[in-house]
Amino acid sequence: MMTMKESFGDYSLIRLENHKGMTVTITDLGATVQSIFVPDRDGNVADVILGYDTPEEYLENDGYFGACIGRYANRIKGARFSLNGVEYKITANEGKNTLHGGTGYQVRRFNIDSMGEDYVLFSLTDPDGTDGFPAKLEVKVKYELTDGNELKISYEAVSDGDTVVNLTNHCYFNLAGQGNILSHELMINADSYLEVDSELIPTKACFVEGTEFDFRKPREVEKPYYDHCYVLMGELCAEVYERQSGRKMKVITDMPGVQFYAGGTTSDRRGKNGARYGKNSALCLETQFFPDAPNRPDFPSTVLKAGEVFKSTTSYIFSAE
Ligand code: FUC
Repeated sequence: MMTMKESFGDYSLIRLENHKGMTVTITDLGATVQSIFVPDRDGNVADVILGYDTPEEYLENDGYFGACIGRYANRIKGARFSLNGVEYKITANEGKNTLHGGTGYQVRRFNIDSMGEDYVLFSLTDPDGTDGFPAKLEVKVKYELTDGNELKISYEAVSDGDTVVNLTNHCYFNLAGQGNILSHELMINADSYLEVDSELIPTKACFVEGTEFDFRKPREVEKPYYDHCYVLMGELCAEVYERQSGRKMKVITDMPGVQFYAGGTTSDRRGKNGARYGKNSALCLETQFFPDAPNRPDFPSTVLKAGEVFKSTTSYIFSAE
């Protein structure tokens, strides 16, 4: 195992390498995963996530490629919520609603707290009132790479007052390393998903049975427009398989939901090494609490009380067969 720190323009890039041919790079800009190199069934290594070669491109482009998303991943309806009888107005950045925290963590410089031979630990102080959210939040995000080809992301957060928290990672995966993901095979361990309105705000939970949302058995993604939160049935979240390369990815989490986004709104752009990205170039499996939970007493609570420690872990485990 080896960890190295390099420069990335005005930022840093941390390189984690294991003994199994896997390399992951992460920048302190947004605690963003910048690349994940994984061997295929013949040992050929390819980068399986979208991203950019410079911090400027991360700052100029939309899409949250690889970033740590906070303070609240996904949407909050009407850019408002009430907590302890007080109404908080937060930054609206998708029409009238808030997406991924408003201004968000993806543009913030994280502190590199420590590095070990198989991990890097970042921290961020999110001041009281940022994007309108109450209380100061201290966030820690740890990225660990094992010899089991597992990228483990651990979150910890503590606040000095009651607030809401929903943290995730926004990697865009393409296990072929190129082309589109519509023929990737996907399994999502969920027998229900959250139906949404025209602004992608959840309305109600619906069974996947007999619908195009049923991914309980592995099958090709096929349709370009998935952008829905699934209600997970256990720690196994999802599995993705790409036939040509034989690459596989398993997602494990302790979160109650996962946003499956098929990348249907990714606009054409230039990415790493001159690559061209566009619609459905990659898919996201963003483990999280449910969208708009601060306004939905029927959803698992995202409230973090003053002084309590929020902890959560998600693993992306790679293999080839
Ligand atoms: C996902 C989606 C959104 C958005 C964003 C870039 O989280 O839910 O629709 O396009 O990614």
